[in-house]
Amino acid sequence: MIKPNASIVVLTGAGMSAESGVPTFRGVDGLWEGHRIEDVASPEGFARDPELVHRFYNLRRAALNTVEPNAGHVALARLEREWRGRFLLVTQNVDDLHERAGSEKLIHMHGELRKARCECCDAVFAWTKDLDSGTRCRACGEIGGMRPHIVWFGEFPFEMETIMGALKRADLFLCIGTSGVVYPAAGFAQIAAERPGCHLIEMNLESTAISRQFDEHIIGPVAVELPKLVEQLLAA
Ligand code: BJW
Repeated sequence: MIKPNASIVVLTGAGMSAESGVPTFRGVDGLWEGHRIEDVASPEGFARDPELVHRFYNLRRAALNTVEPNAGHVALARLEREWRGRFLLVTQNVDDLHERAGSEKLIHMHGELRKARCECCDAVFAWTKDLDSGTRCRACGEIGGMRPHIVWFGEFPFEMETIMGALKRADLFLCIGTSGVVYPAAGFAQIAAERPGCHLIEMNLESTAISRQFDEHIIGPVAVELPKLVEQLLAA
């Protein structure tokens, strides 16, 4: 059904990394120490209590040392390597499990935990240690401007032009492990669906806020279902 040289866009969300041990946002554990994610992950939350926000991201950055890519990450890296048509992987996740599995054509639209940015000079650094309000910028020397390189609510996601271009010429849009409640990512299916003939597949443990926009639903865990789907696509 999918042409061997079709253009594929994949969107992943927190469910992609759940089986690696990275918690999702909106499940039963969807709150963090009594705070809504919308309060912790926002410029207003950071201005109100920078140490709380630094602690939230420091813990998550440190936890990356304890997790590994799962079979779903590995399958997507294989699809990228072996697919003959265009391929783009867009992730909302801020972990680095896709690149550790071997993905290269990858956009982190909501930023990366292992990067930090200076709000004074905009310099972006690879970052594996903790951040706090006393961290000095290695580029401009200012103290107090360093923050996680993360897209918070109300901020503009990264590389939107490239993503929109890829969605508009997609023949297959695969949406994996996202609840479909955070925009603009939640609107990607609608954009892909506007292209005549584009086939839309959603993979999740359950139906979501955007399920009705998809042609096909694969209900099940990504570490089981994605290797099977990739095998089918590559065999076609
Ligand atoms: C499995 C599984 C397994 C589990 N196998 N599946 C009112 C209406 C519409 C929009 C707005 C509005 N008010 C404000 C807005 C805009 C706002 C927004 O969308 N708010 C909503 C909450 C309403 N959006 C923004 O502010 C964004 N910026 C923006 O819009 O700029 C303007 C703009 C306009 C137009 C174009 C471009 C720009 C910025 C959003 C930033 C989001 N940031 C966060 C936190 C930062 C990153 C971090 O700390 O990690 O990103 S929020 C959080 O949610 C995180 C995630 O990337 C994001 C999405 O969550 P995700 O991935 O879907 O996780 P969950 O937990 O919700 O779902 C997991 C799913 O996996 C579930 O469905 C499970 O079933 C499934 N699952 N295990 C398969 N093994």
